[in-house]
Amino acid sequence: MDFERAAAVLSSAPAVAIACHVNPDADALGSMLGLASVLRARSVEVTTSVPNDPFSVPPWLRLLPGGDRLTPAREFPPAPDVMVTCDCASSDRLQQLLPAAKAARELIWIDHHRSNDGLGTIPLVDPDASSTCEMVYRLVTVMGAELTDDAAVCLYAGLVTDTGRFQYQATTPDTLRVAAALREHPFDHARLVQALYEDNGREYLAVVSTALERLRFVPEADLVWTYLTQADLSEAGVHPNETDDLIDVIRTDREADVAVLVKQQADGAFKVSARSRGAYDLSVIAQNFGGGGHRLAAGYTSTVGPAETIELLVAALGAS
Ligand SMILES: [Mn+2]
Repeated sequence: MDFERAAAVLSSAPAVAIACHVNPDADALGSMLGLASVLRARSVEVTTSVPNDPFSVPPWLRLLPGGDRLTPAREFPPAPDVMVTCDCASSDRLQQLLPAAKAARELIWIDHHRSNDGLGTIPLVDPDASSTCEMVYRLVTVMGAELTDDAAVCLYAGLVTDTGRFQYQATTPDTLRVAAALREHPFDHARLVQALYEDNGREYLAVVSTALERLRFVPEADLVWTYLTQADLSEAGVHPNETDDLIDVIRTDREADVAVLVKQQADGAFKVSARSRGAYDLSVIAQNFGGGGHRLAAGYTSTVGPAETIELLVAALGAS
């Protein structure tokens, strides 16, 4: 991996455009805003953007410094001299910002998804890294740049969420050392984690109840699953992105290795989120369905209904 080359490019660039993936999570936004803060402290002109159209951001973004300075995607530089992408497993995750990435002279692609097929003149892809935020921390260290207090809170947000609050396999001693270094900076981590994990509306909790009532088991595949339709979400007044953490409830089922949530999107297609306790490499299976992710956490989009989606998945698990 070329951290030195990326550091050299970022250290000499007067302007840097940074993008993260569509429907950004805390790792995507945190890594982008963390790097932006470090570069701005060095008087670099920084543009940050998310590809979502219409432009929408999660409510906890208000706690990440710089979150109020995002540029709408249509105003993003069309051909940046230096561009960075954060947490994008594949180029299509950039959606309307992809042409800018293709036109950039230098493209630093920072990511930790095993299924990565991203672009980049300087690809920094480490599937063993806990998070893109941990990789940005390493990059800032290689740059010899000062880690700002604002960057610390941004990077900490991604570190906490992508490690499942320091529970997942990718949480190494190094991850914890990075977390400790970030916590040396003054920020209210308890308030941050509350905003990330304890900020559900009653409408969302009602949707959780619907999903749990429908829980089904496929013993021969060691799999538990449930689904939500667009009607479930729109009747409750819940945005599909608000249900991103619901899979973490499903996966607590002790009887199953694989947990799956099938969730209908606004365009009618079904987003499939899958988690394994260790028996399967889900990144490979998700890739075969046109998606991607990590070994134990992956996802893809299905154009058939929930029951048929699970049938196809069960067949793929059996063949893997
Ligand atoms: Mn990530």
